[in-house]
Amino acid sequence: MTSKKLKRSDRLLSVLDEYHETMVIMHNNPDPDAIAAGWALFLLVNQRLRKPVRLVGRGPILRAENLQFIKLLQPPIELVDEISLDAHTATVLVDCSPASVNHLLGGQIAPVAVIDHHESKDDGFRIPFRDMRPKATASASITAEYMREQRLEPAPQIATALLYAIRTEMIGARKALSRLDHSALRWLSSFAEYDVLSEIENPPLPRYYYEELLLGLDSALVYSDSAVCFLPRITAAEIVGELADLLIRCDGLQCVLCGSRVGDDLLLSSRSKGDERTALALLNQVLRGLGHFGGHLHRAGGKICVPKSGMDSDELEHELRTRWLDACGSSIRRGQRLVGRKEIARRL
Ligand SMILES: [Mn+2]
Repeated sequence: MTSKKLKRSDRLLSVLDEYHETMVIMHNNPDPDAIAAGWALFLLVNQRLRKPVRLVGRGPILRAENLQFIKLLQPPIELVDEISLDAHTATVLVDCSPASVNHLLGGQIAPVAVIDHHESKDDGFRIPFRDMRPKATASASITAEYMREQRLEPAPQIATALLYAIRTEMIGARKALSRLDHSALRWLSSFAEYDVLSEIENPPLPRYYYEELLLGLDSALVYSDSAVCFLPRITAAEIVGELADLLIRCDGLQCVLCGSRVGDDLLLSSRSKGDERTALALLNQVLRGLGHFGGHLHRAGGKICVPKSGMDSDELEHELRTRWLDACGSSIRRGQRLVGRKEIARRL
């Protein structure tokens, strides 16, 4: 007799069916991938198990595209500061890893299930269901596959959400799509609404966005093939990552570090091109003993609690810049402005 391999989604559902309800937990400041992937899991539990389910994460959500995404698609998310758990509730982590601290379980409590595509270290937890695939471009590709396996035909909203999630993750990934991603994109494309997709991709932008973009371009310093950009102050944390995405596209740059202080935290984003020095490895060296980080090979993020570092913002920036240039193997210590003020003035 041939043993037919149980589908991953069947295994997940049978694990969750042992509980009265399910709580799907997204990472803090959930992005479209966390929201769309979590929404698909929400629908699976709701429609296949017919049991109560919640989709929760810690806010806020500020990026213009992401606000537009929520406004137009209305995912069933709840933004909360904390959760209370009992033995009857199954926790499912989506788009983040059990050992990382950027979610409501805080890296201390093991979830019942985890579905993720980030690079992660060994967490030592005993977790009944794990589906962690760093080769997948998006968590949304994994959960789209679950919907398909369970023959859940996606409504236009969830199909559009999953498709948008994969597209946004694709842009930053700088790696080839996996077979899983291709087949998810093909499947979703017949259900998604492309006019809504283009409204999400071109949202109205607040005036401060342009101020901070200008500030960011003005603060960017180039050291041969790497760049560092510390923004003095920002309104929305998202600009740090957006600026890193913009800078890494610059000809001749191989690795980029952006940072800014938001409240007590110094937020960092790193990006890389090529195989030699990856954003993840560089950020690991930069943050050793100072803070937490995570992400993908070519697109990573980190956080330092400034008061706990024992340094003020300026000292910390100096330290991080030095560590970054060391990690990049750069002998140049004097940066050149990406955009020269003199060159600009000459044209005015
Ligand atoms: Mn993701």
